[in-house]
Amino acid sequence: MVENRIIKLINEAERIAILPHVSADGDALGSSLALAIALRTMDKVVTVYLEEEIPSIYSFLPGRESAQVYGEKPDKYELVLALDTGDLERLGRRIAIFEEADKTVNIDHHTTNTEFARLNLVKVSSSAVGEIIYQLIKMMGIALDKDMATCLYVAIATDTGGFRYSNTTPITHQISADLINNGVDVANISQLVFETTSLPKVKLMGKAIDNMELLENGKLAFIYITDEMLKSIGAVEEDCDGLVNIGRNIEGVEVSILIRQRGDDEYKINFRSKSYVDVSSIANRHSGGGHVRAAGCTVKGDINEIKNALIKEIREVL
Ligand SMILES: [Mn+2]
Repeated sequence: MVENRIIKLINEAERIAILPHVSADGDALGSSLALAIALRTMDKVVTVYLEEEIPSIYSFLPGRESAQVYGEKPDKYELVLALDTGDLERLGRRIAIFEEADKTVNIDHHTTNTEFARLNLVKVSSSAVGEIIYQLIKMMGIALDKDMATCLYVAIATDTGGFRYSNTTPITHQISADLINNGVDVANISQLVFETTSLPKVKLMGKAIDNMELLENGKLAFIYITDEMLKSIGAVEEDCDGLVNIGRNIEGVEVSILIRQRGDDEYKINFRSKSYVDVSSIANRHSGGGHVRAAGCTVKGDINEIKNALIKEIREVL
């Protein structure tokens, strides 16, 4: 079992680096911090390297003292674990840490995972990497504490959209029940993660709704966000998170696409589908990836050409 081989590498290593994907979300951060807390109980020297600062919505997460934004390349690590990362590009600048390490591990649940490490634990049936880390912690015989449980709960709750998405399974709920048994304050976390919105984000939602386009008989929604819009209302990058769901939530919409302009000719594209379109395969065609109902990619070029290409690809599967 690959789990046993990963645990053996962990047992043998003294210094360990953990790398969540760029623009780390609740699962990437929660899984990484939970694993860091767990490994610290084994007296390991652990650092979680991030591409950017922790988004303010996740600033309450325990274990963040183990995390730092990547700056100067650190000394070589014996063991590096990439979490929630579908391919090497999603490590951003931190690929330098990964490539230099003696031993590399990839723990993920994306259908488009490229199995880029020496050991790959990719479980696409897991709703979140948080589930996989929970199972590893149990296998290692580490006692869960409230801090680990809180991080893992945030990982699972966010990747399942609050236990609403199709990736939610009986195991998801069994694990979550155990996490709650270990002290997770469900109401408090739900408040912090799902029911707190900054004022600039609310204003950005208004802009997103204003310029949303519905195409293909109302089955396809497009939302555009530009640098200019963010600036005009004092919003920041993390305020774009989840905006794509506004389109998907509209009755009759199957696919929602958020196009986020960055600089002159670069666009970050988020895809969501409601019930039958596999958006990971569409993102994959544009060198991105993700899950069947949630995926993304970054493209360069002329926005109208990009948009027309996407409309054509999606029309075929609607
Ligand atoms: Mn995930």
